[in-house]
Amino acid sequence: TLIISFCAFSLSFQESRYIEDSPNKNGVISLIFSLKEEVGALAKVLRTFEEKGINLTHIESRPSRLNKDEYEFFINLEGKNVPALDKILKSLRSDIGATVHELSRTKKKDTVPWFPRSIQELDRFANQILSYGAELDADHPGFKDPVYRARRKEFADIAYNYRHGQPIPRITYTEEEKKTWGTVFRELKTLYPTHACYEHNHVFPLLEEYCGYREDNIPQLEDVSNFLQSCTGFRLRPVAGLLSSRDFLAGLAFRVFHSTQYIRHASKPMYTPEPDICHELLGHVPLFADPSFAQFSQEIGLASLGAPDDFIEKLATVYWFTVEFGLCKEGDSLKAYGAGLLSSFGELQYCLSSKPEIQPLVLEKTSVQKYPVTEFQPIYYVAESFKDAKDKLRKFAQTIPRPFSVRYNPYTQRIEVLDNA
Ligand code: HBI
Ligand code: NLE
Ligand code: FE
Repeated sequence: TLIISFCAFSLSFQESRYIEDSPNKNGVISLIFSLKEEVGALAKVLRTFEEKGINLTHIESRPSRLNKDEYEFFINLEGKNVPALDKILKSLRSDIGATVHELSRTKKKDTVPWFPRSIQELDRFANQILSYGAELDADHPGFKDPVYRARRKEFADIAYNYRHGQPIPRITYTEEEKKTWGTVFRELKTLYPTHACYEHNHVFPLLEEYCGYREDNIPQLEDVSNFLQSCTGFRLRPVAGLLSSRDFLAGLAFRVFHSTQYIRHASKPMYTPEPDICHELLGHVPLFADPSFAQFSQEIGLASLGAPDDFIEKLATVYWFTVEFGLCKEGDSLKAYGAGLLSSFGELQYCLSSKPEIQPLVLEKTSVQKYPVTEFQPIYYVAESFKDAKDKLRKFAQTIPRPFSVRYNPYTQRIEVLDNA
């Protein structure tokens, strides 16, 4: 055990993010074993592998530092027949007296990143956030505001401790917070009739009627989540900070949207680069109540499950130029459906002005477009319709190298993996 104890921690950490080997899949398995130095000792071991039909792909040796009369061998082998391997390891230990350490069963060529299979497993993301809500950068408007920072920590703690199935804790927002919300709400409401897409304008009055959307009230995530569930099955769960793209997108596969609960700093109500409750409630929520948009969003999520890193980045970019900053056609005019636009008084006006560049949504192009995250977008992509965007996404998803396909079973709230092999 000593030999590998220094790396066991990092290996087990990484491995927990990968799907376990199944006996019939090809994989690479690494072992270290040590043998007493004597004639034929190694040959005996190798014969055992040969007898069980296991192919070794790499072997190295070195004298043991622990035992002067032992040699250590590092081998890689093809993990096609894992049950046989387990028998071999047992026999090496008991019959030959070798000390065997299994280093890893991580597959090199076709490893599949771990992804949640059931909605409860989204709880695992809670402690995988990239930054905790209270850690603000020096250029954040709330950086020098200790009251704001303490408040952000309260929200982060709520989300950190949240588990699937619990009601989302209700918040008593302060007068200052309500004032910020009121400013954002009032100003945006004047733009929505002319700037927001049909679906947003259709749902907004329902949110006013059923969820407490008012200038003088910040709606509660729990109420909004229940409303969304009754429309499209989408639900909210509080999140303590930014998630990785992989984790964030995986939530969408279950129709779960990770939502912040804190509000932007009072000094800059018209634009913030961070998501906040204004952004989630005014930008995202109305669209998640639309069946066609909900399906489009879920399909981004499904496409992301187990996808390689470079595809995750592309899907995150598609998400950015659709769900966050998308424009759509409505007759002869353009409207905003992206949440980052619908929650920013400044950018909502700007995006439909003649200043930015406008391009049709073509995923091969859109998915590799570079973009700034802390200022207005220089380029927007226009969708014909949510259905069209979804069809394009399906096509795009087929180019993702994945040895299986997935579908969501809404009855069990589990992902079903269909093996293509
Ligand atoms: N995490 N909490 C949170 N909220 C987001 O909106 C978010 C995220 N992580 C990544 C992300 N958005 C996007 O930039 C895409 O990468 C999916
Ligand atoms: N810029 C948006 C706003 O001010 O509401 C938030 C964007 C979050 C991605
Ligand atoms: Fe967002």
